[in-house]
Amino acid sequence: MSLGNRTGISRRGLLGATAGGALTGAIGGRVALTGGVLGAATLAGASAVSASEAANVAPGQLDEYYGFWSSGQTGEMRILGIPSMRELMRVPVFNICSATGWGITNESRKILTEGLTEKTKKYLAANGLEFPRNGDLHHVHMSFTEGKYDGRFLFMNDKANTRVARVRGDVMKCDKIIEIPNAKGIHGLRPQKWPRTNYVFANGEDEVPMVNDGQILDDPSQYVNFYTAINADDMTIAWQVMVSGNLDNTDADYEGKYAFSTSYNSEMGMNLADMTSAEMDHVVVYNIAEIEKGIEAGDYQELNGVKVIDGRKGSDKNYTRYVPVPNNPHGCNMAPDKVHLCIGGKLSPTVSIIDVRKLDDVFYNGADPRSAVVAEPELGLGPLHTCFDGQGNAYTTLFLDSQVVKWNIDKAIAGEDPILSKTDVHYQPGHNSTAEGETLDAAAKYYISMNKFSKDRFLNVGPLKPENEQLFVIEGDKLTLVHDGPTFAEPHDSILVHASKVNPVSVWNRQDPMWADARKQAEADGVDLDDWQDTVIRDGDKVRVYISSQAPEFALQSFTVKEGDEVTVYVTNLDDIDDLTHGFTMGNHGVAMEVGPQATSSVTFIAGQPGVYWYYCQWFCHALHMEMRGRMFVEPKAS
Ligand code: RUQ
Ligand code: CUA
Ligand code: CA
Repeated sequence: MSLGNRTGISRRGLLGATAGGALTGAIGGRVALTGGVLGAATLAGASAVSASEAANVAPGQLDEYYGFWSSGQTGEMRILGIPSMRELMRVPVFNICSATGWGITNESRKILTEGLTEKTKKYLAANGLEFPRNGDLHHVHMSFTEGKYDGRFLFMNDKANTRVARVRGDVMKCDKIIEIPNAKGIHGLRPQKWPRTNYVFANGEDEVPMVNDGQILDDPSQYVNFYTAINADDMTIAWQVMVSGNLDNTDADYEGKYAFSTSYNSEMGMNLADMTSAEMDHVVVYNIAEIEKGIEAGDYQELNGVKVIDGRKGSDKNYTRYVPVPNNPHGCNMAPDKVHLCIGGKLSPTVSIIDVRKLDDVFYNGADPRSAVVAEPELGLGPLHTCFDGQGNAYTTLFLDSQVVKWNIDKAIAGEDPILSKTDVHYQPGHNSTAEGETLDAAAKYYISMNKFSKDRFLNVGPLKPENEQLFVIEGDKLTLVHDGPTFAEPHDSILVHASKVNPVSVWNRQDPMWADARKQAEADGVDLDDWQDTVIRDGDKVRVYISSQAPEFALQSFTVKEGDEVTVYVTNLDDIDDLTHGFTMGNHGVAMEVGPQATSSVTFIAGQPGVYWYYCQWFCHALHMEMRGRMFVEPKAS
C-alpha cells in the first residue's frame, strides 16, 4: 500500500475557503471585530453591535484567536478558542493522561524521563518510579521572532519538579522536558523576544544551599537562587546566573539586551515573617551580552554540568543589577512600547515602571539602579500581573480588590492620574491577558481575567469549587463582561495568539521524530512500518507486536505470549484522514494510547496472568468502532 505524501488539506484551510466569502460583511460574529476595536461611538449608536454579540462565535464558526492556557497543578497545557472560550484541546505535559496514553506510551515515557538529572532518576528508581507523577504548570509562552509570536513552539514550567517543557506548534504535542539542575522550583518563565527566542529564561523560586547535599539547613548565607537560560532550539542549558534573593516572575525586553526577574525574598527569609520583613525587595536585571562574554571568557564555575556565573549583589561585574522596588513584588511584564517594564507591587498598591532605556546608565555609568524607576502609580490593592493593549495602556489585576484596573503608562509617568477605569471581576484575579499583549502585535480587543475563586458564580459542586475565567470585550476604556467560564485547576496564565500564526497539521508525517525509536526497531526486525503489518517477533522473553490499524480494523486479530513476557505493541494508524484517530487499550494491563492519523505509538507491558485479554480501540473511529478489537492470549509460563 502506498502512503505517498501526506500534506493533506487542513480543515481550517477548507473551511476558510468555503465559509470565508459567506462571512465577509456579516454583522456580529468574529468578523465584525477583525477590523479593529469597536469604538464607543459605534456602540452608542442605534444599530450598534453589542459587546456580547461581537464576542459571539456561532456554532460552526471558528475563533479569531487561539488561547494557550496553563493548568497549574493539573500539569497540562490547554488550548482554547477566543472569544468563544471553548476548550479545544488538552495537551498532557507534566501529567499522566488516560486518553492519550501520555506517561504510558514508550514515546512519552522517553520524553518524561530523558531530561531528568541523575540525582532525580536515582531517587525515582529507588521508589519504583520512572518520572514525577505530578506537575505544576504555571506559565505557557510561545516562541518569538522579532517581538511577535512565530507559532514554532510553546514553552512551560513545572514548579513542582523544577522542569521546563516544550510543545511543538506543528503537532501540539510535547517533545522535550528537562529538569533544571541547581535551581529549585522553576516558576517564572519567558522566551527571549528579540531577535528571536534563542533562550528561554526560567526563574528558580526556592533558595537552596549552594551545595545541597544534606549538610546545610540553618545557614541562609549559604543559600542561593539560580536564573537559567535554556537554548530553545535544542532544550539544553546555556548558562545560569547565581543571584541574591529569590526569583518569582520574569520577562525579557524587545532589544535582546536585558531580562528581568522579580524577587519577593531579597531577605533570604525562610519563613513568612522574614520574607516580608524588608521595606524594599528588588528586580534583578540580567545583562545578556555581558553574561555571554563572561561565559566565553571562562568566568564561571561548573555546577552539576552547568556553567554558572556569579551575579550576586556586590559583584563588581556587569552581569546583573538590582533595582529596588516595594516589598514582595510579583508580576513582571514588558510593555509592547519596548520601553516600560511593569512590576506588580502585590503587598504595595503600586506598579513600579522601569524605563529600560535607563539601564545602560545603571550598568555602565554608575547610575543609581532606582533611577530606572520612572513612576510608581498607586492603582489598588494586591496588584499582581499587568498586560497591554498596544495603545499605551496597561491592565493590572488587583487580587484583593477583585478588580482589573485599566491605566495609562504615559499619564503615570507624567504624574497625572493614570486610572482610566476599574472593573469588577469574580473573584481574586491572578494573571490576565489581552490579545497578543506581550508582543508587538498587542491589540485592544479581548481581556481575560483568570480568577482564583468562583464562589457563587456557578451551581455548587461540593467543597472543591471550580475557578472562574472571564472574558471581557475592550471598548474604549470600558471592559464589558461577556463570558464566565468555570475551569478546573487552575486558571494560571494564558496567552492569546492570532489564529493566522498557528498552523498545526491534521495528519502526522510518517517520518516524524516522535517514533524514530520505533522505526529503528522495526527496521531491525525487518518490518515496514508504512505497510499493513501483523507481525509478532519473539526475542527471548521479549515479544514485539506490530499492528497496523485502519478503521475499523486492527491488522492482527490475536497474538500469543507467555505469562511474564515483556510485550511491546507498536500500533500504526494507516488512516490518513483528518480527525481519524485510533487507540489501543489492552484490557486489565493499565495500558492505553492514542494513535493519530499516520502516527505510530508503542507501549510496553508485562503479560499478566494466563488467559484471554481483549485489546480494543478506545477512540471512537467508525460505526464499527466497538468491533475494532482483538485478543492477546497469555499462555502459562513453561515450568
Ligand atoms: S505567578 S498569579 Cu505562578 Cu504566574 Cu502570578
Ligand atoms: Cu479505531 Cu475506534
Ligand atoms: Ca520581601
